[in-house]
Amino acid sequence: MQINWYPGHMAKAKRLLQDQLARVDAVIEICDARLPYSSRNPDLNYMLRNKARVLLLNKADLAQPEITKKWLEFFQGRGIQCAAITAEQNAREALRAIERLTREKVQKGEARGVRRTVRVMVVGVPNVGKSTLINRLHGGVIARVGDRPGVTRANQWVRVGEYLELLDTPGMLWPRLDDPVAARRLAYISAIRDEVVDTFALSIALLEDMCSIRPEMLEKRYKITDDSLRGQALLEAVCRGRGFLMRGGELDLERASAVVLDEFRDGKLGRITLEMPHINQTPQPPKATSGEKTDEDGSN
Ligand SMILES: Nc1nc2c(ncn2[C@@H]2O[C@H](COP(=O)(O)OP(=O)(O)OP(=O)(O)O)[C@@H](O)[C@H]2O)c(=O)[nH]1
Ligand SMILES: [Mg+2]
Repeated sequence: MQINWYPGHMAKAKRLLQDQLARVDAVIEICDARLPYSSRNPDLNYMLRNKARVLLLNKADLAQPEITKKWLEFFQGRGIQCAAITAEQNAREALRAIERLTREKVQKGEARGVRRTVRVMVVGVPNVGKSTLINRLHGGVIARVGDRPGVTRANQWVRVGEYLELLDTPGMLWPRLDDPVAARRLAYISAIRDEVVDTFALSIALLEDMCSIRPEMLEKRYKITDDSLRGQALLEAVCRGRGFLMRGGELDLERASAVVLDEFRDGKLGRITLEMPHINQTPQPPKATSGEKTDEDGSN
């Protein structure tokens, strides 16, 4: 499935990011714990090369803990500070990560008798939970959130405590979209708008992925016991398992397709991580676009 999508606001977001980088002390990069490879923006490695930064694997509640642990070891082994978080539930781990990240700056200021506000920018592809984390750290709803991409349209500074300000940014998505497997997975997690993808084909691809990674999920939720099923036959099995029939007994494939995507996104199928570290599940790592190395992002 080829997804050709490059909306203007992404290009604008990249320019804004570059402008803002000079003005912040540190950067929090958020990715989705279910897709720690595909939901990272490959340009960031290069753009953030001189910045204090931490990578947070959010929505850890939806991922398999043992694989999240492997991903953290993988990133740490490449010298990347990282932590797994569930921003919707608490911000403790994220706060600790921010403290570690900014400690040196704060201590330097204190040694000179000044305590200035530390500014941290939060970046990541759409829908990974940037605004959710900021709300959680702020202690109330200050940034708009929603389970679709492009909710945050502009940069927004949010004060969190006396000496900390966070910058919420619009989700950025480029050029992982050159990689059709990564693009498809980004559509699973609503980092790409449903309006620009064939959701029927997407739900079948998702069922196929789940069938090869965690077939027991499909058995439990949809009563699918034959893990050799592929293509539309999987969607048909969902219809039978859940009784999605139209008048006359015809299978309601459209309904099954929508339900599969919704239930996966809501975590109703259970925890699943769609990518393993080191194992290259994408056909080709995306080309480096800014002369940067991409070997730290799990694509090798
Ligand atoms: N299960 C789960 N859902 C989460 C978590 N964090 C955020 N979400 C949900 O993910 C969706 C997207 O959250 P946002 O905070 O709007 O994401 P964003 O990165 O700011 O998105 P854009 O502004 O569109 O780039 C919302 O429905 C949140 O409720 C989490 O830790 N676990
Ligand atoms: Mg947002």
